[in-house]
Amino acid sequence: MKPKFPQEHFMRRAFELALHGQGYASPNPMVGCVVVWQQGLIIGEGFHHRYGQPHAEVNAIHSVLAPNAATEALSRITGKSPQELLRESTLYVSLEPCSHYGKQPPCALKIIETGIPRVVVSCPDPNPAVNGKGIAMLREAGVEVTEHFLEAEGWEMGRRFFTNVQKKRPYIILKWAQSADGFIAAQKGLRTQITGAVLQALNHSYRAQEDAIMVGTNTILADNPCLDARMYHGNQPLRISFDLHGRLRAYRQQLEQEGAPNLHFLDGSIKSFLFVHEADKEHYAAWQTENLEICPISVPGTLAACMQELHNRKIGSLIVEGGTELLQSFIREGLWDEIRVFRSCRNLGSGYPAPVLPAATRVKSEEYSGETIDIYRNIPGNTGHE
Ligand code: AOF
Ligand code: ZN
Repeated sequence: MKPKFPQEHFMRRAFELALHGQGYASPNPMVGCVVVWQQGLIIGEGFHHRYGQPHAEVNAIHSVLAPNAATEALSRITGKSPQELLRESTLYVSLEPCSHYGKQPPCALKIIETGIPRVVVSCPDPNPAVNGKGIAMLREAGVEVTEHFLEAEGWEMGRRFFTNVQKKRPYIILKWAQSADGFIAAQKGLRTQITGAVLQALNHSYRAQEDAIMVGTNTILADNPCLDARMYHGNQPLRISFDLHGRLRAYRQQLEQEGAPNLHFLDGSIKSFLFVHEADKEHYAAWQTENLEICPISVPGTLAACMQELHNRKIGSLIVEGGTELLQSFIREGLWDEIRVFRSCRNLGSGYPAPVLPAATRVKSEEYSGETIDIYRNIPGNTGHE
């Protein structure tokens, strides 16, 4: 009996492949693609590896055409060349194939030239350069297209990119760790380890998934954090902070006078980005190095202006790790897409309070060695917790 098409597991495989581009594809979307021959044999797979490099569809098609044992065996059995196999295949892709010449040529054209007769797409591409034109191009050439297949899952997977295009700002994740009785630190300005090593390693894996990591001035002064992903492999995000009132400047001077080592954030070991007050920018002229960029902003305190600046610089996602004041400012301005609260089972008894969770939907709760990570989403229309 002929199997039912399209089949969900092929698209789910495309989503799985797409995730291999996490941390590298941005500001482009993560995209995955599989080529399925006739009744349901995967003969090609691909994903978008890195910004500027070939797209998922092209990689999937090339994986069929490049010499490989699987296609060679199928060619021998069927007596068909890889090109002929492609002309009897369905291509599953997590995002609408592009129709424009960007850093890469249009994928829709490649599909048409290859002679693939059927395409199954999860999400439309909201990029104004594409936005339905890829699907129209395919249909005009006689390709049978199924759209919106597992679209909710596709949107979830591509949520960073969709947020960038639709909201013209990075995808914003707020993260903090709090004690069972709701404190973020034993007292303001005191570095306090709230959760254990397992969640710390997990946090480093979270960092590696995003383009940038941000903390406020207070956190730099109190914790002197490295803001790296040393307990995990993968992408090292850009570090971002603020010095809108010259406090880092004063502290750095003091450290220099004492002959003490510089703050990690300013040590030039990792690419970092510091927002300073426009009026003060000359004071930072000597700070600028290959790895430390000083960005003057004319409207101090306005996070929206900072987000605009980061969007202009193609920062697709941002994880904000504290402290409470900065996190609360993001919450107050409605500038967040996801909140991850790391909850310890220990009480601190007293201390500096964690941010107040806004109206949000809890989408996931994971437990690790007695500690919990709750993940919330900013889903419009929600008014209460969970
Ligand atoms: C696809 N497949 O794998 C990706 C797509 O500058 P370019 O040529 O790399 O184009 C980037 C745009 O192409 C990006 O903004 C998004 O609209 C689309 N990404 N499209 O067909 C892919 N990564
Ligand atoms: Zn493309």
